Amino acid sequence: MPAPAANKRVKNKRVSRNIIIGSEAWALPPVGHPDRPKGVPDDHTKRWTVYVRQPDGDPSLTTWLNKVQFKIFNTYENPLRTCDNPPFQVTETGWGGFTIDIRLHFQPISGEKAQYRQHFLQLEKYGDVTLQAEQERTGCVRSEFLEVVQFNEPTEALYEALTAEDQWSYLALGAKGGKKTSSMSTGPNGRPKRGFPNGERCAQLPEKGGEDLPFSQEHEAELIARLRTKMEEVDGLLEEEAKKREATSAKLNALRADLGHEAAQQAAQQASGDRSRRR
Ligand code: SLL
Repeated sequence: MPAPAANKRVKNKRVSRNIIIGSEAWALPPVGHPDRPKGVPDDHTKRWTVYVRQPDGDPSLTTWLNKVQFKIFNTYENPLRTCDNPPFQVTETGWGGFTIDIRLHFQPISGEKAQYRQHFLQLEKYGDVTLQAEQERTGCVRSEFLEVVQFNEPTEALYEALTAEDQWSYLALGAKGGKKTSSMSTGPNGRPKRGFPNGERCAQLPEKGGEDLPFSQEHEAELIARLRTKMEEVDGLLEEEAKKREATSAKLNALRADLGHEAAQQAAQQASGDRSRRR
């Protein structure tokens, strides 16, 4: 099979990816405070970070995203900041918000031109009472937007990458050092097991879990078995209750019948008394 090409397009296919573009801002300790970082201009009141990242659990964005440039306010030193690798983010200090131009550069295999996005660096509290209270409590003002990047008729090479199973491998990596943990369930190709045994591509859960893989087909099967047992228990209890109800209603019917009998006798006696008085 020939290698997937970076110049041939896959017809009638469109693949979308979500990204989060956002910023976080924190208050700096005031001038003279021992915790205030050194070298920060006196008029700076906030520390902030602007970032581009994938939503938690989404396929890795480096599959298609090569680098990100952030064009910050032009009074900053070197205002065009380039991130060649994740995390795609810039941290600075300042006093005011402004609009940041963001350039998304795609992987060369995509054959796509860079795309532009904008993000307003929100430093001050905003939103409804609840949100502002949360911002007050945490000391952090976060402003995030979900953006969609669409690859219409992607190149063969990009399509291959965007449908490959290793886009999720990062989820199984240790939080620090990026080393694979021994608990990770890997297939013969060294990749985490995903998808059906026939190798069909999908977002299926891995077969076995581990420390870093809390959700797996094995875990799912266990949960289902536990739910079944509980459902059987509930069925048993329901049956018991139904039997009790049957017994109670039988008793009730017997009592009613007795009462009916007595009432009929009383009525008969009364009627015969009436008749005798009439005579
Ligand atoms: C505007 N909102 O768009 C204003 C400008 C600039 C904020 C805000 C410090 C920069 C530096 C800073 O926070 N500037 O130290 O270079 O016109």
